[in-house]
Amino acid sequence: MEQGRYEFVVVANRLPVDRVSSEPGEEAWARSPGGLVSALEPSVRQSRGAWVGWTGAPDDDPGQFELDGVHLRPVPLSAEEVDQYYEGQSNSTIWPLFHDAVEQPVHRRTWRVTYEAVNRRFAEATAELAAEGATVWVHDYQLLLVPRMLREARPDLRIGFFLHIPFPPVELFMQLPRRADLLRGLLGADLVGFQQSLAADNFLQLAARLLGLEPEGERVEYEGRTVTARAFPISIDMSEIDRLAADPGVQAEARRLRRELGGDRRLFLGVDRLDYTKGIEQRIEAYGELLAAGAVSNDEAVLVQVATPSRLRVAQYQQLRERVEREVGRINGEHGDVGKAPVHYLFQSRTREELVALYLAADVMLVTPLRDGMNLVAKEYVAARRDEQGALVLSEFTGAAAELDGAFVVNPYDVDDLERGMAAALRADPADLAARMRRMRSHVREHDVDRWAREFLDVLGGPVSSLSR
Ligand code: ADQ
Repeated sequence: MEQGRYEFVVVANRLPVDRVSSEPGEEAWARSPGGLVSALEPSVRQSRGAWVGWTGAPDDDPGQFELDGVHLRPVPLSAEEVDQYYEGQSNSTIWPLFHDAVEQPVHRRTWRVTYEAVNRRFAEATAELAAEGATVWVHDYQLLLVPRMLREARPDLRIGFFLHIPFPPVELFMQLPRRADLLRGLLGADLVGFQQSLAADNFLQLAARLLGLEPEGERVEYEGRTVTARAFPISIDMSEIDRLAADPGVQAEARRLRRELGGDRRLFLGVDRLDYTKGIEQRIEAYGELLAAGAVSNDEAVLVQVATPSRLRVAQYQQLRERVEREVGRINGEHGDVGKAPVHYLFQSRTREELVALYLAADVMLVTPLRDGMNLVAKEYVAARRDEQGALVLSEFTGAAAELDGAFVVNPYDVDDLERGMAAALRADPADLAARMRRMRSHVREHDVDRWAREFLDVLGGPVSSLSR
């Protein structure tokens, strides 16, 4: 096969860019916001690298282009492929199953077949771009088959894979039709990275159980090669959030928000994609119970829940939206007053500035997923609190809980425990809160997203690991 010229290739479902012009015939792109992009871009640019991914629009094929020194290679998907590969197999089968099956995974043969075909398209595009001996870094659950496909086409490459979501226990993984294909897909990589060591352990146990392999520590021999499985907890760009939190405009916005919500009312905040893994329903229900029991009053506190619209074409997400809206309506009806709602629900995406203003305004940040690979909102909240105030209520089933030891840790399935954690955070002594926040801030400062990317690439080896960053 003819080889390309890129020493470092990132492969992810989405390209790191968004279209900014809709003029017919005119293509204009801007870099997408977000930590992953800013973490990987310096390495990609310095190494004359490339990024392979989908533009996010069906039937869209703009062809390859360069932006800010990065070569971008769009992988086109038809509307039917978006239905079957993305909304189907990725988001209705693998996503729920890998999150403890908190919603019932749906299994369809056509989705699986399309998933494989699309993974092959990603692998082929990558194989064409990568230089001899290049480093390739594949991301996430949409592309589980790519490492093996790529290795078959290009045995010369160093292949890394990072899973952003949890990796399930063996018993759950075993439910997947053609489960061994997915496992072999991942074993095509030299290094498989996870958010938590628990996930790496699940993966190695699965390799033993399903393929009879014999893991030793974090390594396992497979087809004459060594595959390493290890935790690399992802993080955020602390300096970006810290800078926004220091911005006088953002601080003024935080003060305005507090005023508008009612002077001295204490503010509980949730910020999530509207996803059933995030525990939004359970959290709102717990707040309603605190109000009903008189443990918190509507004069004293208010809950703001910002939920980004997400995967709206998937039925389970539409149903979740309806349930959340009904519950918010019920609580506001029962406990509200004219001009004073207990719950403000915003089904909207917000800019980074607006999010940081909300973080600064919030007395208690609620991050209570039923299961979450990491959860960056928890780390963003900590990064924003340069004033060392505010409390974090954090689900024990997030990757973040393994790192942020100053949080009020709760079991989101246990509504009593949720209520206890929320009330404890609200009533905590300010000196205790400051000590907790200092500990968490120093952890996030030391472990930011740059360090995450550097550590992964160092362990993976190959040409990019030696780049000075
Ligand atoms: P997500 O499930 O998307 O990510 P998360 O880690 O919380 O979850 O990241 C969400 C990002 O979206 C954050 O940066 C947050 O600021 C932003 N966001 C959320 N709500 C928003 C809103 N209303 N408006 C604007 N921005 C909003 C997956 C995994 C996680 C893992 C990440 C990274 O599910 O477990 O932490 O990848 O690996």
